[in-house]
Amino acid sequence: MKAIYTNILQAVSNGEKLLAILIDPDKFLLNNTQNFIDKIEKSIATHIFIGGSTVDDFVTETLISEIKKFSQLPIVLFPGDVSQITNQADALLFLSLISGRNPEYLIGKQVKAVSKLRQMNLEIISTGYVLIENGKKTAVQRVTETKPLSRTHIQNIVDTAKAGELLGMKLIYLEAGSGALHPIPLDIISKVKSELTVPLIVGGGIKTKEQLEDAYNAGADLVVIGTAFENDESFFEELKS
Ligand code: 1GP
Repeated sequence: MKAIYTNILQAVSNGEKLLAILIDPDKFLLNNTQNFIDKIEKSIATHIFIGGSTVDDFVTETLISEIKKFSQLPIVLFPGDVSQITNQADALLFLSLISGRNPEYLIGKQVKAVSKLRQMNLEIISTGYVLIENGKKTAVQRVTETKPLSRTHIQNIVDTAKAGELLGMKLIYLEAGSGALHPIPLDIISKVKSELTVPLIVGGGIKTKEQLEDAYNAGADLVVIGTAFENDESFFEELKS
């Protein structure tokens, strides 16, 4: 499967909305895989994202091979570190944290990943990752030692996202942070979307169907939800296909 980005573009051009369920290997119980994947398969989810800020070595590949026994959905790595990159997945969001000014997360980790990527046949999707403040310090902020963009300086957020696109990034990801108190404000989503030609991913703190629909209506093409399912799998009931 090497057509994940093409399929995203196709879906966006057809006006479809996409939903990725984020699984953090560090927080996931391997013996719950079949049950959890069964719920994903019956929901409106279109993608499975795998990643976390801190994950032990080899846990990611074990989890993905287990998921693949039960799911045909595209599995996309959303790695917090080079160690989480594995050929078991279908694609990799090759992230650069363009909201931050830590060179390690702008280009350093990416350089370190190349010797690994050379041995693999993952589809690599260049992604501009934009962290926006949400009211509490998130793991991304702590691990990357970067400051999120202020939610009140909307033009700066729009310009950052657009700079990512102009640098050739294929996706822009507006991130409030996992478990964020507040999702990305809708006016930020719509202003960013109005300037982009590449698909827009939105994630962090989305816990209800209404928040999901609001994000779509504001312009998100793909929404990522993790914590809401970790906390309560019955949320899948609301998102049945
Ligand atoms: C985090 O955007 C994702 O990177 C998902 O966030 O866990 O809050 O859904 P939640």
